[in-house]
Amino acid sequence: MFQLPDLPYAYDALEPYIDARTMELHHGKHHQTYVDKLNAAIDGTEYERMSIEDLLQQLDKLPDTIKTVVRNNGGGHYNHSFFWECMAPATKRQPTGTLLELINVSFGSLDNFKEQFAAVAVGRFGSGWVWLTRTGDTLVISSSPNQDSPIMDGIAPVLGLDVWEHAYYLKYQNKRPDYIDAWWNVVNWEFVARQV
Ligand code: MN3
Repeated sequence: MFQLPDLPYAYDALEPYIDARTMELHHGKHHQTYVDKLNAAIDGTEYERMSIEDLLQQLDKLPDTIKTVVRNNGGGHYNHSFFWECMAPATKRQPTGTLLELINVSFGSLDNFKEQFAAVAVGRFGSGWVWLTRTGDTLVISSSPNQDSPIMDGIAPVLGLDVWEHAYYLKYQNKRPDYIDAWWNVVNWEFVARQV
């Protein structure tokens, strides 16, 4: 059975970019609900002993009765667990080393990368996620609807951004671009560097 992971920082640690109340609801209520619904769906089945990564890569094999519930809530659990690690208290750090080289090769510059990533994030209609993944020596930006995730195709993400309104509405209302601008300040580039 799955458990809500502790945040690696306090609810107010990402202020003023991501507010404490949003973090409290997002982690304590939204993420908890994904975990609870996922556990309810797989309770007593052979799937309750699988890792979340294995489970999400075998969605096609799941019985129809739980496939959609596992896709949405298992995806939600995996994506949010990853998302919390992608953030850290603002330190003004920037990507370095191999990560920076890959960004430069793939997008020309860090600024170009941020611009393209933000454009995909703004362009994601409705609820979903924006991803950075690695293919060979290239980094690729993509987006997914709802709680779908690159891990469902066997690809571990390098960076992810939640663009569901519950991630930003309290502080930014409908201004998704402002949320994305602010979010760059709390990206944990050291964690991201370990994913490439
Ligand atoms: Mn969310």
